[in-house]
Amino acid sequence: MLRMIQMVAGMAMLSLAMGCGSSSPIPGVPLPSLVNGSFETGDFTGWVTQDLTDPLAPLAVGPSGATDGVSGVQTGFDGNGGPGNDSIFVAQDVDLTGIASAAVRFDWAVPFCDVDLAGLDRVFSLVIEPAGGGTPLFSQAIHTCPGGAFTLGGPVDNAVIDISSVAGQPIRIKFLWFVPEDFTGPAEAFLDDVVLIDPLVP
Ligand SMILES: [Ca+2]
Ligand SMILES: [Ca+2]
Repeated sequence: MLRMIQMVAGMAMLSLAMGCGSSSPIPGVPLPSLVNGSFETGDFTGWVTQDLTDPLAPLAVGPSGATDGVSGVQTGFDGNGGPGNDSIFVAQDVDLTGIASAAVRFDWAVPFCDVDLAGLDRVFSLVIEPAGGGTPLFSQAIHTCPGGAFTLGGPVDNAVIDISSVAGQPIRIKFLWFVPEDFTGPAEAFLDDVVLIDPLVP
């Protein structure tokens, strides 16, 4: 008899829990804040970076191109690119475990890209990798400088890229400037005000 009561009580609690789940919002896990997302420390604190071994202008934090506060990322987006040495990046690991929807919001510019000598495209992308780095889980080109052309890009304030498809796990958010060739024309690029947001919240 006691066992029967326990079973009935258990089923009632189960149905109550299921009812709650379908009619009430599930408590959300707050989005993590990026460390130093606006680079206002004046350096790359909180970020992992890589530059070409011989960049046109070194990857740095400085006032040029800053859109939030007084500091942002600047790179020549050119140099001795080639196989094995073609990536300039700024990346940070965040844990999105338990989070179903997330987007990266940021400001960027490629004021000019004079790749008239290039045969290959130079590309600025947002790439999502597993935390610690690895094979990309997601990649979206933000601006392409077609080889053989002069292009202008941005400035864009508050670009938003939805990364919900790769949420729910620890990830690496990487801004990648891909330079596949060796000094094929000058360029410059800027990044600032990187924030993680919930794309479902207006
Ligand atoms: Ca800033
Ligand atoms: Ca902004």
